Amino acid sequence: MSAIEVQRTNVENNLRNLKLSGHVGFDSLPEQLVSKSIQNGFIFNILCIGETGLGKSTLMDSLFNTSFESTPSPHNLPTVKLKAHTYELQESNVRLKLTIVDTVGYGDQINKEESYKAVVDYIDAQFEAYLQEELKIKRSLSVYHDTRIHVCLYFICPTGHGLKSLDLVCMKKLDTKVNIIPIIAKADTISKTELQKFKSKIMQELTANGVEIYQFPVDDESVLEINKSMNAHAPFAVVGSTDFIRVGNKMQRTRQYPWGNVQVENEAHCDFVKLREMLIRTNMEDMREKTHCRHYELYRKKRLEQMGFTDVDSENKPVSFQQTFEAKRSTHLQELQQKEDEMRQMFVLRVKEKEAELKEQERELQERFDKHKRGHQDEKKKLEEARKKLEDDLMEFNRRKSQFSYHTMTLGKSKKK
Ligand SMILES: Nc1nc2c(ncn2[C@@H]2O[C@H](COP(=O)(O)OP(=O)(O)OP(=O)(O)O)[C@@H](O)[C@H]2O)c(=O)[nH]1
Ligand SMILES: [Mg+2]
Repeated sequence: MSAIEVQRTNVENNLRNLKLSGHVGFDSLPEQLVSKSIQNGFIFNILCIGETGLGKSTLMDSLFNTSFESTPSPHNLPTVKLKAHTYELQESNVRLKLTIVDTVGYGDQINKEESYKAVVDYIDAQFEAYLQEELKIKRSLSVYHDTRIHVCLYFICPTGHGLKSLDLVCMKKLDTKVNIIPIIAKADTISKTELQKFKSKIMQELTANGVEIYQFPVDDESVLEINKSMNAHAPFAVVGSTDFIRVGNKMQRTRQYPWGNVQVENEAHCDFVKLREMLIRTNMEDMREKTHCRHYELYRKKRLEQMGFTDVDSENKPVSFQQTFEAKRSTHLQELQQKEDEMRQMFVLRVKEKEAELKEQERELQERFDKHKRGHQDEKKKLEEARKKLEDDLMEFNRRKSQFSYHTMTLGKSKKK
C-alpha cells in the first residue's frame, strides 16, 4: 500500500457519524443547486449524423416541437461539412441553449473513406476549445459556451438489411468520443415484422464490430426500470413530420399516406416518444455528465500526455505539475541552446565559405586586371615604337626634303652659268 493510500485509509477510518442537535440548514443544498442551475440555464449539444435527406431536420423539429427553419443540403458536395446552429429555448422557467450540429453532404461522395474525419475533427475541436479555456489563467468557465457534443444521433438508412460499412466505420471512430444513439430514420418505410429483424441485425452488427453505443444508465433506482427496458429497445425506429392533423381535440404531428396516417407521437406507430423521453426527459443530464467525465476526460488525458505531462514518473512516484513544467522547461532550454550552438556553427561555416568564395573572386579579378594591364603595357610599348619610327621617318623625310631642295637650287644656279 502506498503512503498516500495509507493516509487516505486513516482519514476514512477517522470519519465519525455525528447527530445534529438542531436544524442547521444544509438540507437546502439541493434546492440551492436547482435554483443556481435554473438561473444559469442549461446547455445541450446534439450532433445529427446521417445521409442527406434522411429526415434529420424534420426529427429535430419534431423533438423540440418547433421549427428550426433548416434548408435542404445539396447532394454534390466534394467533402463532408459540419454546420452548427444554436437556439435559445424556454419551457416554463427553464432556459435551454440548444446547439444542433448537422453533417452536410454525409455519404454523398463516391469515396467515403474520409467521411468520418470531418466529424471526428469537429468533436475534437470542441474538446480542445474547452481544454484551452480550462488551461487559461483567467478562466470564465461559468459563462463559457460549452460546445462539446453531448449526444450523437446516428441516423440509419431504413434499408431493412443492416448497417452500411460507412455507418460501422464512423460509429467505431466516434464511440470513445461521444455518446452515440443509433436511430432508424424514416421508420414508416419498413413493415412491422421487418423492423424487428432489422433492429436485431443492427445490434448484432454493432456488437460484432465492437461498437459501443450509449447505454441509458441503470445505476439510479428511480430510472432503472425504464432505462433497462429502453436499452433493450435500441435502436429506436423514428418518424418525423412537420405536418399536423387534428386527432380528437389535439393537433398531432402526422405523416399522411393514401392508405393511412402515421402519427409521430403514437407509440404503436414508432419509437419517437421513447427517444424523446430518453433523450430529453430522463437522461439529458447523464449524457452531459458522461460527456464531461468520460469522453472529455479521455481527450484531456491524451492531450496532456501528448504535451508531456504525467502524473507519475518512471518509478511510479507522483510528479507535480510544476516538476513536469520545470523538467520540460529545462529540456526546452537545452534544446534551444543546442539549436543556437548549431546555428552559430553553421553561421561561422557559412561566413568562412563566403569569405573563401570572395577571396577566389578577388584573385580571379586581380588576375584579369594584371592580364589587362600587361596587354595595355604591350600595346603602349608597340605604339611608342610605332610613334618613334614615325618620327624617325618624318625626320628622314625632312632631311631628304631639305637635301633635295638644296640640290635643285645648286643645280639651277650652275645651269644659269
Ligand atoms: N417517410 C418519411 N419521410 C420523412 C421522414 N422525416 C422526414 N421525411 C422526409 O424526408 C425529406 C427530407 O427531410 P429533412 O428533414 O429535410 O432531411 P435532412 O436529413 O434534414 O436533409 P438534409 O439536411 O438535406 O441532409 C422531406 O421530404 C421529409 O418530409 C420520416 O420519418 N419518414
Ligand atoms: Mg436538414
